[in-house]
Amino acid sequence: MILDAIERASRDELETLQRTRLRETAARRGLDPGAELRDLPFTVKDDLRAAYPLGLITVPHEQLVRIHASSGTGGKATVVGYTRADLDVWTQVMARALAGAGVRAGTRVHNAYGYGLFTGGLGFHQGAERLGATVVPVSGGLTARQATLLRDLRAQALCCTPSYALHIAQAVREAGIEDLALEVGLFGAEPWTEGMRARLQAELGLVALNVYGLSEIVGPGVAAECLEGRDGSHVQEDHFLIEVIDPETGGPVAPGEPGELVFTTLTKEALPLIRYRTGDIGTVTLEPCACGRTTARMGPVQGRRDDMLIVRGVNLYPSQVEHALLTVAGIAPHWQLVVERPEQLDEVTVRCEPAEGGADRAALSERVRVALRERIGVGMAVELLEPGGVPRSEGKAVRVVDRR
Ligand code: DLL
Repeated sequence: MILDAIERASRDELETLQRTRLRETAARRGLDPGAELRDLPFTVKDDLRAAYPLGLITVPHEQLVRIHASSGTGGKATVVGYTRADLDVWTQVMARALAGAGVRAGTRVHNAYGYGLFTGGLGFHQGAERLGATVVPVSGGLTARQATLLRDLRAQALCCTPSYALHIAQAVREAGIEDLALEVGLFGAEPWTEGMRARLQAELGLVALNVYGLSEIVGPGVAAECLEGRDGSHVQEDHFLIEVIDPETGGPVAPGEPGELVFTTLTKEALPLIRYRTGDIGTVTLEPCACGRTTARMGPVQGRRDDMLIVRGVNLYPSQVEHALLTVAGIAPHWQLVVERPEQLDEVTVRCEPAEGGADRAALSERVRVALRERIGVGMAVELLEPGGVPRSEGKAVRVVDRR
């Protein structure tokens, strides 16, 4: 695997480059180019919403060659724009992410991320094309057809959300297909756990890798796992500067401790963002990686700050439920939480389903209840649905049904 020089640069070299680029970004935003990072103001999603649709774009609008948007829950869409140079950077970081997963010229890439305003489809498409891979631009949906295309076109790489990959795996099973050519999956756009990685690897016969990103910063490709390490996603630090902060105080957390991920773009022209608070909770390490990259690595995103529930005084991220559920033999990896507030306190019901019909349902529910209590430390009601009962997603899974 050939790395770009900057991916294996010394920390000194990298940080010097970051300082130069930070000055340029601050100037583009009309801020003091001489300011230290910690003295620059944060940017939040509401700043983008308040400037809807294109108020934060810093170039004449005729220089935009692409617009994307993310729907966001409830509020207005967040609209983002790219210049030609921005698309080029995005393509480069996605090409690196795919190359790090072993994709090369001629690799057949089945891209089931949604094409359109969502950055997933086109982001993976551009990166794969740049590597000279053969892209199959399937987009999401028509899941039975995804299975036959995987069989007939012999794709080696699968790109989609982890929840949709499971749905595809089920369609593959139902069609009686046994001989897929898949080697690697590039999964992201939603939180997923090690338990989910194990299930995906077993069901699809591939190595499952994480890709992280968000539209505001560029789209997918902000950080990605490598085939050699498979232990945290390499942040593309020549283009994005990462900080981890205490969400309450805004100050830095101790190295390795969880906190809110904050990114500053270093090369974006159309939508440079300074200290953008993602709301995502995660960790960062500078420990060396088996692949030789020297860039910082992000641990898995545990959840979003706004997704945290407080159930009888215990803080709970939905992904902790996945973690606990997938330790229970006989449980399918599909799940959803229903949150209600009958009086003052939140109550959570975990909806899940058996891996197969004919299971001893009472015993299985009991095992789920015990696993949740032991691993999370709080009692939750369990609703065991029939196989196929939990709604399937074609993109990001809806994990929480909020009835409050
Ligand atoms: O989800 C970009 C993307 C597409 C990333 C395809 C990876 C693959 P948005 O729609 O703007 O962009 O949503 C961004 O999704 O702030 C996280 O909360 C979540 N997210 C994205 N990737 C991961 C991941 C795309 N690997 C929001 N693990 C982010 C956990 C993720 N959460």
